[in-house]
Amino acid sequence: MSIHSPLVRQHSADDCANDQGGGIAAGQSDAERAEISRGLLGSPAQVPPKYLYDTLGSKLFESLCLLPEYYPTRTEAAIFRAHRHDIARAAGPGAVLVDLGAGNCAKAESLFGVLAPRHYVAVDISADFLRDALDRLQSCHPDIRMTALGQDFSQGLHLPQEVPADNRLFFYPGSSLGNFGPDDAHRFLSGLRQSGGRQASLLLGVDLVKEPEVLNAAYDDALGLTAAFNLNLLRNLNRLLQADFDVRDWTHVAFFNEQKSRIEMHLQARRAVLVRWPGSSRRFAEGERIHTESSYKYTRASLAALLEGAGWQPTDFWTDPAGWFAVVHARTQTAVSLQKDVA
Ligand code: AVI
Repeated sequence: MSIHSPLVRQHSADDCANDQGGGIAAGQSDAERAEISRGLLGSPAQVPPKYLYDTLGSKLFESLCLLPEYYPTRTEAAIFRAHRHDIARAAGPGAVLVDLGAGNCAKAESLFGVLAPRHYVAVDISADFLRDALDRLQSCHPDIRMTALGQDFSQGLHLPQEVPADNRLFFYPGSSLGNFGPDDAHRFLSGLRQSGGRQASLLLGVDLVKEPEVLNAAYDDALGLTAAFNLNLLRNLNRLLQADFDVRDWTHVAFFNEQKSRIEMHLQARRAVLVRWPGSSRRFAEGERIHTESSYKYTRASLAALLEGAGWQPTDFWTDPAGWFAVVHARTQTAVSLQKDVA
């Protein structure tokens, strides 16, 4: 097993339990503070969703995945279970499985039995977190070569030379693609295509358009876990930016924007407030919002158009009986024509 760490330590779900936040306060870069400040001063104000995931935010996210209203996690798992042999047939044996946002590596591991990858590359923002997960995995699967890669792959994926260039299978489950806007999703998928070399393929978990009531409940649950997840962002901003948000001044708002085919999460001021941070401040009127996350929902056709525009040819589309979520397999367009030539 080999480990490639980023030069700068970044946050992860598994930072030290004694740490009040996500473990990056001390090394917090000026660039990140500037990014947050720029977003807060924008019209409308916005903060990139990556700041939802400090230590507590990551735990809240893990918990909300268990909610009855939040169907994506369990629906995707059911699709993987029901279609594992078809997925294995589509992907073919002996792939180099590149797990993007691997976390505890559990989703990829659940497919090891059928996929039989020859090399497993786990990529996540923190190599430290991956090290523990991979130590355990390697002892259970000694025949699979493993590489841990600490990298913010949303800005482009850089695979080390030890990762074979042929038969790469990029695994991106959990509807994470939905948190990219259309341009960024196109850029991300095109970038993957380029890092894939010849004959690469893609296994994606994608959330689908459905009745707004189902979507709205998934992002505004009765227990208030998603609200806590969203509001916790303000605590993280207080820590990262030394801002003085009072969480009690804000409320969670989430709704399906049908025109843009996305869930929007916002934080809305309950009253007029002044928020200060070193070097700047902003007044928010009562009812004014900070946009904290978008979660795009696709149709089969809109997903195919996105993939094709980025150089991927969808080959298989598996869904649950209600058609709420999809697992999609795609190949690089060159790989598809090579396959046709051989046939
Ligand atoms: C991580 N991501 C795919 C989740 C989503 O559904 O967009 C984040 C989330 N936000 C609120 N609930 C879950």
